[in-house]
Amino acid sequence: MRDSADALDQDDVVRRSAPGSAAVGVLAVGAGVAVAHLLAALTEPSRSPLVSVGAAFIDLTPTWLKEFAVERFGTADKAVLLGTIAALLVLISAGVGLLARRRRRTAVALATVIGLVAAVAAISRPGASAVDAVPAVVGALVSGFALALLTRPARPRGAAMGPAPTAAPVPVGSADVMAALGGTAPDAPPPTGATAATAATAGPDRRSVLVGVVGVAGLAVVAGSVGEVVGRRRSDVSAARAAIRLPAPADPAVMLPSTVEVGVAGVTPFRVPNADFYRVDTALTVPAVDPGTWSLRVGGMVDRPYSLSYADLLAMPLVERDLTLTCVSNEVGGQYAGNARWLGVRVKDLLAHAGVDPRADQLLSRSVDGWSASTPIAAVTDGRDAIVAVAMNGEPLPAEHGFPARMVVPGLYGFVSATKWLVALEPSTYSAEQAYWTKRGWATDAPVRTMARIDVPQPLSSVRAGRVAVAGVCWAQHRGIDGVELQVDDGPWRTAKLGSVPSDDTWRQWVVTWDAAPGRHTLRARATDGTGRTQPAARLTPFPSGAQGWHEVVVIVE
Ligand SMILES: Nc1nc2c(c(=O)[nH]1)N[C@H]1C(S)=C(S)[C@@H](COP(=O)(O)O)O[C@H]1N2
Ligand SMILES: [Mo]
Repeated sequence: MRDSADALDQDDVVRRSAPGSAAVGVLAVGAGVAVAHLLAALTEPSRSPLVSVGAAFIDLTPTWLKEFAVERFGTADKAVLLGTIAALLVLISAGVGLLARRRRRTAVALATVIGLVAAVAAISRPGASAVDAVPAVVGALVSGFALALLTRPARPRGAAMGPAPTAAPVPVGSADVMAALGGTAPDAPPPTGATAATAATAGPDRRSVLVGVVGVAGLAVVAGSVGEVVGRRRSDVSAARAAIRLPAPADPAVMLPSTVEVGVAGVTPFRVPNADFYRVDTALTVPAVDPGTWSLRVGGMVDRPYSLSYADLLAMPLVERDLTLTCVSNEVGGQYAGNARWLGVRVKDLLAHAGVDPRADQLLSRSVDGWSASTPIAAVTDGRDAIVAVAMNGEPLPAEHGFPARMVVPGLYGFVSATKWLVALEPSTYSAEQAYWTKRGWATDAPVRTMARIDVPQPLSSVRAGRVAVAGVCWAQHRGIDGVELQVDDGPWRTAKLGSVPSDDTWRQWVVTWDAAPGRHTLRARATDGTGRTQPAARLTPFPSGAQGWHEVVVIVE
């Protein structure tokens, strides 16, 4: 009697080995994620569950962790984040699969709740509406349903005739399931007198469980890969970029003399090709913005708010300038700086059309993905070349660099000036609203700090004794560079030869010829900006207003 009661309890679930159960959990949740991914791809790719959870995570991450991630993983930080979320999801869903052996209903509910977390993340994204939660909600239901299906009670045909034949727990279909999942042998109970009857009745269930596993796995693979293909296609702006005819600038950049290059191999080129240009942003997937439907709204504290289309923007007088962009997260000697030739419309012209309220002290600029920057109004109206750029180095902006339009303001770090995938310009006040990074403790006003970087020789490299070119780039955008000096060990500071520049708004190459004697030497560089101020030796971390200190490189002379 007791045996038979136990058997009925156990009969509530399909019995599997632990790895098999864990795999079933992963499969069920995976199917839900795949379906949600497909639905997102068909509607709005950025609402895919992993992406929206990742994006919500990025926005909630404390600044120190974000700094650590950027430092540690560089531009791979996004792949690392998505990988970590996927790995956590696998662990959690494996746990849910294991739980299903004992508490099937709870496990099914949990599988559904996992999907609902993604739905909440999707709906909490800036500018999101209830519709954005639909893919994740459907995915959640699929996960729950798939787990229920894959763990549904075994019902041998004989069961209806009476309890006797099912007195022992029946490992229905587990061998097939394990085979289908590539798992280990099932923990089948020892055969009892009922073996013959079980064998006779297990057939159909065994098959149906197998069909369930294969069906769910197939659904996951098909939905996931179709979603991936469709999503990629929909977020591909290359056709739109290729169709654009850039007008000639009304105010072209000056011809660059060949002397912008000091002619030393290994120095960062004066103009960095788009493919090599550093990329820093919070966007987990690159926003795909259609220039055909894009518009820029000029609103906030203005007399006459208006919107303009991409064609309207291109029809305005365009200025072309060489401008250097720098990230506040750049460490001393770091690579988060780049110089390019930009083509765009002056921010001042765009604001003039709207009439700015004189009480506005900041210009909020907003990205399609909800990111924002606040730039001192003075910095975009004082006559400097602050532009809404549409092109970078002669081609429409690359998707990663803000296609179809972004801001570039000489002299300020990117987080307070360089909004990519720009959709709105709003004069406002610092007391009324704060931008993305300012809310997170970074500086309100962040002019670029003067910096000299040594590009060659590289740290800890070996060089031949004799004449060695020590060279690099330096910057102090909008103040300009007056000089660079190099010190070897504790020797005198020697003045570098500077490359020429088209304006004070770009970085500048520098070179010193050093007569290197054998041994281990420390090279140290410092720049002096156009106001006569030499960059201080005292180190400051990037947080909250940019790194400071002299770049040092140790080399071995042989
Ligand atoms: N939409 C959006 N724009 C953004 C950012 C961002 O996270 N989102 N990051 C800013 C920062 S911190 C920098 S340094 C520059 C980098 O521009 P780049 O990636 O084209 O080099 O973009 C700025 N514009
Ligand atoms: Mo930045």
